[in-house]
Amino acid sequence: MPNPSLEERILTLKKERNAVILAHNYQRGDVQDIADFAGDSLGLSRQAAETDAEVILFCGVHFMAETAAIICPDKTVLIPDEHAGCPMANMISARELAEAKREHPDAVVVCYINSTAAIKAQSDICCTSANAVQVVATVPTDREVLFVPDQSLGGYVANQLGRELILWPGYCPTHHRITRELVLQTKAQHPDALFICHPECRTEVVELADEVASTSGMLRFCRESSHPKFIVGTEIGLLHQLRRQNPGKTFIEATMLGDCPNMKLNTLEKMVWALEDMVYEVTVPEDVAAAARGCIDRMLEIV
Ligand code: CIZ
Ligand code: SF4
Repeated sequence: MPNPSLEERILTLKKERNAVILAHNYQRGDVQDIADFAGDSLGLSRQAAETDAEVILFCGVHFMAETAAIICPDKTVLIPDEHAGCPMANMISARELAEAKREHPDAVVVCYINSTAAIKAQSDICCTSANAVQVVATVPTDREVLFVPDQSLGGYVANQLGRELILWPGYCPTHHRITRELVLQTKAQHPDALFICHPECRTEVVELADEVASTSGMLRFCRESSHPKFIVGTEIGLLHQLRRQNPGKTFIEATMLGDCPNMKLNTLEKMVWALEDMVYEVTVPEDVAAAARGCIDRMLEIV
């Protein structure tokens, strides 16, 4: 008998462990294909809460697995590669946020979901790229807003609402490699394509876009649009889902530099090892999880 393929081993182990496999839209294509669900970080955590699986194998980066652990405290959350972190989430520490809060004692702290559990625990309300504008709009206009950690998403929200926000100077290195110059070059090569991009992109890139949206928003936009061709300004893993969902349409990377090395650390081999050895478990201390859950719940009450 031939040796079982990696995919077959993952499916067998998944049953043995009573596990559900979640893959973020930025994962490698083969990882997305074997997952039970592919999606954005919040959508995936909500899926996780609804299944009766005991184990969640979260193929994404560390803050996403933490969010799943916060939302699903009774389940064991594993990440295939323990080094799959998000550099943007690590651009603010709990100590730095505490200092910023002392400087702006009346500010409402809004944290992007791309943040550690410790940051969520110290924030008033969470948001995702899909609902950031809606969440900030609920803060009374006479209150200051401290938006952490993504200055690009925060700047986009400020522009949409015509409102000044205090922006923490964090950013996504992957989205910032998608420069205006590279987008203009790709647009010149494909003048018939629409340009869609993520609000983690630089402001001067967002200005060029026909549509600015989260990964779930981009997937919806391209499904519903009758346009046949799109230039995509986000992490290039999303093109796998876009192509899978829209076989008749053409998707072009704004630049191949939009490749997040952290997201790509998770592989089929590491998924096998994770389920075999039950590693790497992601846990959040209960007091931090309780405070972070409050921050996430306040968002869920709005959207
Ligand atoms: O929330 C997510 O999953 C991220 C990081 C991006 C997006 O737009 O879905
Ligand atoms: Fe973090 Fe950017 Fe990678 Fe997402 S794409 S995990 S925000 S570095």
